[in-house]
Amino acid sequence: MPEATLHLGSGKVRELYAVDDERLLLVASDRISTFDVVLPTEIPDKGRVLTGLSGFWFARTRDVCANHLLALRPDGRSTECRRLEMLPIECVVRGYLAGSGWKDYRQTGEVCGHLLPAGLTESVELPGPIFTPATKATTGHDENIDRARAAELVGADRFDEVEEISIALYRYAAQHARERGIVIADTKFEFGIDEDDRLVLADEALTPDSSRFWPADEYQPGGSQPSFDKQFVRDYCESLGWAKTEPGPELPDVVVAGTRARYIEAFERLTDIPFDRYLEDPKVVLR
Ligand code: PZK
Repeated sequence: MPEATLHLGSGKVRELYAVDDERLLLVASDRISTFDVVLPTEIPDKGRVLTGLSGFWFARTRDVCANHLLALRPDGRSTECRRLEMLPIECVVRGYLAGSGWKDYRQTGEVCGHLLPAGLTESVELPGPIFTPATKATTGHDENIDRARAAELVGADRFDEVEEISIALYRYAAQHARERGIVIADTKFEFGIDEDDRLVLADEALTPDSSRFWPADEYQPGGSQPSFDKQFVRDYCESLGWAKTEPGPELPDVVVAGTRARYIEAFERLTDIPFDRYLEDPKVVLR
């Protein structure tokens, strides 16, 4: 991390540094969380997989929306990016009914004000992707909000723009992933505004940490789906009867190795690039 200095903040599994007035460094660690708890055991190269995948999607979607990426550092886990004024909403797109979307639908028949057909089952594919914004919680969980509340927070015109762009980004990625055996059930985008008042895609995008990735060959609506990346970790944690409160359990080597292999499999399926080539030169994902 040569010239970057000021530590601006920590996410559960990432760190943010200031490079200068215009640039930030986003560093993805190998930490993993499950059931909202960061585990004491790391998954080697997980941060590189997520950084490489984000870079891949940024390069592939630059015609849909400008993004904050300036450079991938040679370590493969650090993204140099433009410093933006971030929008105060999480831009979630759902193509399938899972997580809080399923929970809200079961209770009200709606998700973020989208009235959905009656009789839908858990994990079913929606008639079309829906934009389901949420507020950014500093502690605890993000809260789903309707379009009126989101428009109050970002402005009506900006709301229309992020909705359209978010859905276009999701459609592109979901189709690309589905052709490679991965269902992207939903995903969360973060956007910022640049000095020319233009919308810019920021943060990490379309990774297994910011999305639900499901193995397409096991997809069976009507219940919860296995996670493409974290299922070994979840199954192991369930087998312990752990209360899902801090501290999390250490993971055995076999769970670490299996989970690392799944992250690398997702990277290679989605990018068509051997992960070893990424390690040699992270810029391969940007071509
Ligand atoms: C920004 N975060 C979230 C990520 C953390 C926190 N391009 C940008 N410009 C200005 N701010 C941000 C970004 C981006 N991306 C992102 N918070 C601010 C975050 C990682 C670690 F502690």
